[in-house]
Amino acid sequence: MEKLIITCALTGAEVTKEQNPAVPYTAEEMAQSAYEAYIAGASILHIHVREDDGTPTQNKERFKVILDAIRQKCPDAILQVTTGGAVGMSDEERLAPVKLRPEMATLDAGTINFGDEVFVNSFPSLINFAKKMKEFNIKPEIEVFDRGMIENAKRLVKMGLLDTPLHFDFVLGVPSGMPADIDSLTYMVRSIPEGSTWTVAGIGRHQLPMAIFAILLGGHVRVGLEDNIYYNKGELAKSNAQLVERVVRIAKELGRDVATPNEARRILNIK
Ligand code: KMH
Ligand code: ZN
Repeated sequence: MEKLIITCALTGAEVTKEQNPAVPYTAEEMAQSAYEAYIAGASILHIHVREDDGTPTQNKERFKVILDAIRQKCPDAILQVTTGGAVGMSDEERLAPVKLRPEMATLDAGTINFGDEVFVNSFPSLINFAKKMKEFNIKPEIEVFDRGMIENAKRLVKMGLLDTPLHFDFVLGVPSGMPADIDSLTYMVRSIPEGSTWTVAGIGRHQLPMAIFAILLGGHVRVGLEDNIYYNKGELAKSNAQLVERVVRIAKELGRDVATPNEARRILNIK
């Protein structure tokens, strides 16, 4: 099995300091949280940005400040910007950070109910997002919340807009999405094109069991406060690093070494 790539989703767009004071907002908090997660073993940092008051934003300048602050502390980490942003943002807004040419960006592969709202990703939008990532030479991580989204990714490959091998993130356990259970996970793994790589982000209490399944199945793992603010039932996570550290410990116990950022680049075919 390849070494394990751990992605840390530092802050997201939905969780707040009111829910968990460790959720980072400011550039300083983001850089510190990123650094701790990177030292703990995260090779990819999945980045949303907030204003200092916590408001999610896709503002390019704000992204630049935060990416620069993170790069200073984590010089070789793979920085993956979100193009999902927050529900309700326009495609143009969501695409703003790709102009900074990060190594990776997310490509959300379809529309889904998201809480009481709808996270809209029409097929024409996917074409637009994929074209932009190709133009800026960015490795997409295809965010898949439901099985049909894999078909969208395959269509984009046929259209020449996505290069293989693809890299998927199965986001399991979003209400209205694919549930976070072993049947769903193995079904998703069987459904992606041969040679693809994958990681899994279990939402909330599903984060840990999904991570363990992924370690055993040869996939990769995403943890972090964006997806889960708890360490255990009723016990808030102290930091992003605490969530990464637990995955590293379990991976070691299960005989899976953790990839460095350069090893992750090779595994993901990032040039
Ligand atoms: N905040 C969600 C609406 C991504 O980063 O690409 C979308 C999201 C996915 O978080
Ligand atoms: Zn995200």
